[in-house]
Amino acid sequence: MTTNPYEASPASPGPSQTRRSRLKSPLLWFPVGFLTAWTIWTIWNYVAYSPKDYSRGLSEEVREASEWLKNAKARRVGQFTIIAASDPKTASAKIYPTKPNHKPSVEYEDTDSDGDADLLVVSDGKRAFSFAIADEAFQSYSFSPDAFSPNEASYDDLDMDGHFDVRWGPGRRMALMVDAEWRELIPEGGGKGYVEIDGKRHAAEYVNGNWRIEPTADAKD
Ligand SMILES: [Ca+2]
Ligand SMILES: [Ca+2]
Repeated sequence: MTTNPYEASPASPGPSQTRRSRLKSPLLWFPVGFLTAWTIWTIWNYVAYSPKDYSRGLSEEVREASEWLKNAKARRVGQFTIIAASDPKTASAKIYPTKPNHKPSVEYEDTDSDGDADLLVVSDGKRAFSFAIADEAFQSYSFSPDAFSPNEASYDDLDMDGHFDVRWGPGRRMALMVDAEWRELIPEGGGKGYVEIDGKRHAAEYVNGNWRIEPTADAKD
């Protein structure tokens, strides 16, 4: 019979063996935890950053005009959200503050998917400025006081001189600015029509991106 109380039993682990078994748990759980976190992060990234339809909730008219929004990718960069076309050939993108107000937004539209933006739209959700881009320059712009109202008029400055030249609406009507007044344009097709000034018809023709009005008799003299 053993009388030494400090003699270890052959079946019981020594102090170093117990320490090793205690260390095994954290060493095992660390890679398991890391792999789990990595898997969750990868799945979350895949779901969050894969192309989605970001045109939901918009009017049918806007959805048709922004086809690329139906399959686009979103990224959050600082305080802004950027939505870009998933097709790398299409240079369409939309940028807006993430919180608390999503307006104003800036949108680039590459309508023909050639890699160059054709339209720049700045909107606060009601009012909108649309700039037409060609040859790497702004060619004209349009202002809509209520872009989402079908009966609201919009105004075009076709020569970028700071003065509106054409009014679209209300409804299907169209007017040209002549002698500092809006004159309704009566269309005759083929980029031609006429306006009435003091009861007389003046031919109007769309030439080189703007409307040209036949001068009045007084102006001819
Ligand atoms: Ca383009
Ligand atoms: Ca003008």
